[in-house]
Amino acid sequence: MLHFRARSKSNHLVLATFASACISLAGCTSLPADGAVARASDPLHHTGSVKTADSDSARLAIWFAQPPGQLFEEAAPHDPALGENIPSGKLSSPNWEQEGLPVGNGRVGAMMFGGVGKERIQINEETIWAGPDETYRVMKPNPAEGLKKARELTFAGDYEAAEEVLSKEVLGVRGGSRSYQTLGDILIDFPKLDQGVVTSYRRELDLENAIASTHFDHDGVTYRREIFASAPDDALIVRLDASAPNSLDFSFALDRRYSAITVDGNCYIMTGQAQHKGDNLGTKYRASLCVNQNGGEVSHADGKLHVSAADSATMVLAVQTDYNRADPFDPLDLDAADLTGPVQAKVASRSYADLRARHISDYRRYYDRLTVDFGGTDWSDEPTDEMLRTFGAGEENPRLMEMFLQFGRYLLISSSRPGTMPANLQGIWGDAYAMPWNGDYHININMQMNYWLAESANLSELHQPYFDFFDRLSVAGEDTAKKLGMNGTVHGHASDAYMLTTIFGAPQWGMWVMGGPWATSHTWEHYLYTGDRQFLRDHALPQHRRYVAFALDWLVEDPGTGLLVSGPTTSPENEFYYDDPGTGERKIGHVTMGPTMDQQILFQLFTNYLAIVDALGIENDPLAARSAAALSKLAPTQIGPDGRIMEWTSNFQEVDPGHRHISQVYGVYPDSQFTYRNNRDLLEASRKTIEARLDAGGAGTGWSRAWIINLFARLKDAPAVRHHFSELLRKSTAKNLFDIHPPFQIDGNFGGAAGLLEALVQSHDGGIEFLPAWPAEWMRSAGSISGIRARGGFEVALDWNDGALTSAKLTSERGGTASIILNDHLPNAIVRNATTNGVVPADTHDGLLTFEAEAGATYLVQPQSQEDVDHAD
Ligand code: FUC
Repeated sequence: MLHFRARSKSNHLVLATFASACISLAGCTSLPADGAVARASDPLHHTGSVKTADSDSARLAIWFAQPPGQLFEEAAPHDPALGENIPSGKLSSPNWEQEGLPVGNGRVGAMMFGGVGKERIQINEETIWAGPDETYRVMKPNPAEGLKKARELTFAGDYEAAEEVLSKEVLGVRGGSRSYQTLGDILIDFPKLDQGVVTSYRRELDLENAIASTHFDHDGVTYRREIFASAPDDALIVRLDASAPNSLDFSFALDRRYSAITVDGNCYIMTGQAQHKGDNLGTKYRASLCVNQNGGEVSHADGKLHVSAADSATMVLAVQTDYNRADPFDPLDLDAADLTGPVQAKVASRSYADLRARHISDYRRYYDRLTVDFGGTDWSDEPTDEMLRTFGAGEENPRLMEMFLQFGRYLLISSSRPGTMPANLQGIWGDAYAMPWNGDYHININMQMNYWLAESANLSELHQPYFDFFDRLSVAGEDTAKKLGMNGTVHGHASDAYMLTTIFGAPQWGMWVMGGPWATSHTWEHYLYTGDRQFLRDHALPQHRRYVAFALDWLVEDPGTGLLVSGPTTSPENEFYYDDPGTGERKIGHVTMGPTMDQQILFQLFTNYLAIVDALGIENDPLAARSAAALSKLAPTQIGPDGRIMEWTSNFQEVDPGHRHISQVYGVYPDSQFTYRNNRDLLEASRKTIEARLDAGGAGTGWSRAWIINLFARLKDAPAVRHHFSELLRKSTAKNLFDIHPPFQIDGNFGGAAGLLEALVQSHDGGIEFLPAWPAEWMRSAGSISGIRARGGFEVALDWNDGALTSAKLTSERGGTASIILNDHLPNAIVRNATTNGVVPADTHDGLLTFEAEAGATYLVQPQSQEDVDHAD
């Protein structure tokens, strides 16, 4: 039986939430009896009282029953550290990542906050980056020589001296601070709404239609705002309306540092160039923000546009930049043509209903491919922050799990569309001029994790920006490989919109070159899911060739063992204790020869390359022959005396045994070198490794916890999946469900959602397995999921009830052999064609059930009944 907390449809709990929420509003020390929240310095707050809306639908939506807290801090208007031209004097507040509701069309994004008397819509465009300076891509004069020296020192165990050489002679500088940046804010003032009583308040992000909205009643009028980023119309659309005619009065402004902002008719035109405190000149942009109203009028006074006595109004933001994907160092000519004008004209020619419908149908092309019902009570009357709170206190909440899973898919659909940049550390969202880690492309887990769910969550085309990025980066890195005296391509652990390939930084995190080989493994995975041979030939093959050519030159023979090892490199970004070979003194080191993760990544690189060459029928490929030879000499993963996987070639003690990177179990997930069917010893040692990390306080960041969920899914440890998913929501998830590193980092959203799918269906171990790690507690009431994709070109739909799998459906996209791994949920099975209901001949051996599938056909894989067994006899 289920033990979900009974909920009434009334809103008493919600009101209680609102009252207590005042505590969290900085400066709100007392709540007047009528619930009025007064805080004059808070620009978003309304100074009257606010009551929540009744639940209005069962749509999957992240929603809140109260307006947001403070969203700006006031900066000194002439703070020289912030640059010369600071129109607003506003700084971001920590509430941005908790309260904002993100929308995006892959390129243009926004965060809506849902203020009453004042609204802030913070905006982004994915190519707004401060630019490189003259130190960009500058490496040391002779890094190849430095590398040789460092290798010798590392082999000799003098890690300190090796790191000194690496810092002085190999590692470059990053090239100044160049960050992905905000495009600014749309600031709206509603003078009439700033006071009085507000009831039926609700702000939400509708995950099913990709629309953020706020609505409330004020003085007998219902006000509604909707915002979405339309891909088909290439614009951000903000709709404002009121239930009574001529009730809409507001003024609005567009705001960004370093910009020229003018008014032209009913539009703001903003032009400028991204930069860092006057230096690092980067992307130039042009944005127009136009308003079209029904009823009333638009006027221009005091430098601002005002809409008065309107029935409704639609604001449209169109953005153009000079970023040149083909060569970011050769920007486009922004003055050649104003592309925002035609976008505005096209949008203005359509009705709002039409724009909205076009957006929804575009979005749902992706979203509707995977549907989920984790069962349980209808929780739709509970705001998301309250759900998180009760979940954190130990209650199951299937609705919240559905939301987290679909929010992960939502974020990918909104930040990564064919032809756009890939999702960065924050997707496309961010309100700063210098983001955490520059909001860049970190390639030592974060960027890869951003795409862990792309294939299984049935969003395969959205993987494309990632592949395009590595097509470009792997070409740019050829020059860096040459500087090291090697063939192929290489780049450091982080890159950016300018295709940074320098190996830079401190040895602990900077001396690591396996990001590319890891990244390119996604191309092979994409092929396994899609069977797209053209993609394999045009993208996977050339990318692999570049990284393989480098790896073959990079690997060296360990004089002690004769085996091939990578290095000197770090095991991201961990440290170890060692005894100085000269003095015997205990020291801390970072780089070694042959750290386990490098060896596993290279094993995967060569193995996949051979598989690609084989799949494409390429004969006598010289790189393939060399890859096969290298594979046979590659130093293997070792198990230490304590039964754990050794993180380094020597059995060093970690400085931080609870480190967030769990690099040495790469072979369990994301790769599948150690599985139940092919290497149980290393799988078992991996479990011990993970548990030791956790015992020492591991999984401290959102992404680390998300990785743990995927690892336990591969270990088929359902209770651990359940525990760590709940920890992810409890410790590393913001009110708006953003993953928190801290601060906000989107990888944990994608990785966490991928982990749920990995617990539901796996296909990495020679067959498809249903519910391999799905906790019993999550199966007590009737639930289902459909549209999960599996390797081999299959789509899976599952139903369960009362702890048991009740139905499994497999649709084959391209025909061929289907293999099902039998497990406790499906110890034996009978296969029927879903259309004809005819039994399909199937073979069972070695725990696998196999049958021949026809392209386009759906099969029911059902637990065998006694009748089936008797009949078979
Ligand atoms: C890696 C991680 C950090 C952070 C950064 C963006 O270097 O070790 O935790 O996520 O990327």
